Amino acid sequence: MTLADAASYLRPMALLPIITAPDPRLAQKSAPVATVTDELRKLMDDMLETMYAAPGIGLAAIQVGVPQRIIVMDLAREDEEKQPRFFINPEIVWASDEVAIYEEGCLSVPEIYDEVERPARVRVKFLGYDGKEQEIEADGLLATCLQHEMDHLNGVLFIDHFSKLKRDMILRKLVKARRRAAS
Ligand code: K1U
Ligand code: ZN
Repeated sequence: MTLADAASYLRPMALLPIITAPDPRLAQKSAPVATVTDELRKLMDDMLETMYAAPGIGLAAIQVGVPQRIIVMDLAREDEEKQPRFFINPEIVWASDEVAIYEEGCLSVPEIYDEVERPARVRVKFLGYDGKEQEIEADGLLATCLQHEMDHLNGVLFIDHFSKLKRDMILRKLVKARRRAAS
C-alpha cells in the first residue's frame, strides 16, 4: 500500500452535490468502467453517503456529475441494518413480459412522485464492489430501482416515461422552484 492509498483510507467520506433537472448532464450516456480501482471504490463510498444523506434509496454516478456506469443502492428500511449494494457496468440480460407499476421519485427531480410501468422482474449482470462479476434476479422495489438507476446511465429520467405535456409541466415547475430558491 502506498502512502497515498493509506491517506485515502483515512479520508472522511464526502457529500457530493446532486445535479437536478433540467441539466443537460443528466441526458448524457455514461461510459463503462474499465477497471475497479480503490479510487472508484472511494467514489462509490461517497455516493452512498450522499444517497443516505439525501435521503434516497438509489443513486447513479451521473447524478453527482460523474458519467460512468456506477450505481449505489440501499433498500433497507430505517429499522433494518444497512444493506449497501453496488452495481458497476450493469446489464439487463433478461426482463419479464409481466409488468409492474410503482410510484417512483428521483433525487434529480425533487418533490415529484408518480407511477411508472416497467418489467416486473429482471436479471442483471454487473461487477460488484470487489470488481467481480455477479448476476442477480430482481423483483419488486429492487427491480424497479435497478431499472430507474440504469435509465440514468443511459441519460433517461423517470419523467421521460411520461407524455411530453406532463414532462414539460414538471420541468417548468422545477425551473420556477430553482429561480425562487436563488432569489
Ligand atoms: O434519484 C434517484 O435515482 C433515487 C431514487 C430511487 C428510486 C425511488 C423510487 C423508485 C425508483 C427509484 C430515490 O431514492 S427517490 C427518494 C425515495 O424513494 C426515498 C427517500 C427516503 C426514504 C425512502 C425512499
Ligand atoms: Zn433518479
